[in-house]
Amino acid sequence: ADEPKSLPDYAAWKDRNALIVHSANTMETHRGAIGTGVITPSEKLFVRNNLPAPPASVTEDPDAWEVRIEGVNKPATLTLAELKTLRVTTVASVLQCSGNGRAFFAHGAGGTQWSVGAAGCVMWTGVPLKDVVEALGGPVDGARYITSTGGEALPDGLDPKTLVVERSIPVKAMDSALLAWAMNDTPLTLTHGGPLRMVVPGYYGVNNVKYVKTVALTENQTEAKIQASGYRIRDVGVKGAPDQPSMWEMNVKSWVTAPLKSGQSGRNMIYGVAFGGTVSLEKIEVSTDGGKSWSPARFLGPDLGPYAWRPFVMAVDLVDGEYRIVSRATDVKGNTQPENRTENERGYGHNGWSDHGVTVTIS
Ligand code: MSS
Repeated sequence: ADEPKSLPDYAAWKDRNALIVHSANTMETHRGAIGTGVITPSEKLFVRNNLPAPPASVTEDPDAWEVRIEGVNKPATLTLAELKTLRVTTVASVLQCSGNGRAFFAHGAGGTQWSVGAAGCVMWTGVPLKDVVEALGGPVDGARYITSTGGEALPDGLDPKTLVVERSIPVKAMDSALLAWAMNDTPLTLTHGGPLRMVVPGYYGVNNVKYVKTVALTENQTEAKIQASGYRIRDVGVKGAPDQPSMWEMNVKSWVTAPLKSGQSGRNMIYGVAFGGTVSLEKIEVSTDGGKSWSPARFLGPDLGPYAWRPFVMAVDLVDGEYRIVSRATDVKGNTQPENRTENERGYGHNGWSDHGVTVTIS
């Protein structure tokens, strides 16, 4: 077996025992470390970097960080200190990688083999993007996308478009997007995109551009590879292309977090987390017979809004035996998790309830 990997320097402050370290750029939360809280402690939150992070020095004087705003009537470069003079907002939202659940695909989807832990629910604090755009005279005519660029240094000699983390999202996301400088009430760490990050509640992780250095309202989507052909849903064996669905809004999803392997006969508490992506949940159900019969579970803790997840619990009496425990969430629009995954080349957007279950022995 491989030696257990240690945490990379830029994430050394993380709780090593809570994480599966896939690589220096990819760490996921153990299913058993997700817990029953509404907010994921920062030390346990997953990390995913497509490129090496910028040097730690960028977070030494966060207020000096500059972001260029384009595609507005009065384009400007603003410091984080200036952004802080505008309106402040806080939102709880699920941050989830597009490939969370990739490990369950059977065709060998390329990329990090995330199980359930490339997701967490955190509090973001910053300025609503809407307010920034309004302060700069509003969007230019014909703006259809919000295009954000990450602040990583790119190696010389390579076409920047093949590497840059630059993502476009529909302009309607302006209603909820924010430029965030704090996570879980602490200045945003380099690990999670400090000093400043584009946060798009309800959208997959990749759209939440870290160390954001430019935000532009654009007529078209960026031609950067990560947008044009990356993070696109297509059939197995098919190459990515701009006409395929982009990993934007998240779908309804849930999974069990305890018990994971064994339990004692008698009363058992089954825990998990569930979220609707861009809308609130209607209900969460749990099955202990692999989905043949379902019972309602109960949400735990406060409802922090449509973008947050809801921990849940179901109390059940179990006799000795083996149980396949699965959960199934339904959102307020009536979308219910499907039983099976939608096969796709890169293993994106898996919300099928069957694969996400656990097999538990009660004795
Ligand atoms: N940003 C930048 N700048 N860079 C990179 O790399 N990545 C992505 C996002 N953003 C990046 C960015 C991804 S892809 C994800 S998931 C996220 O981020 C994560 O986060 P954290 O904080 O956890 O690390 Mo998939 O869809």
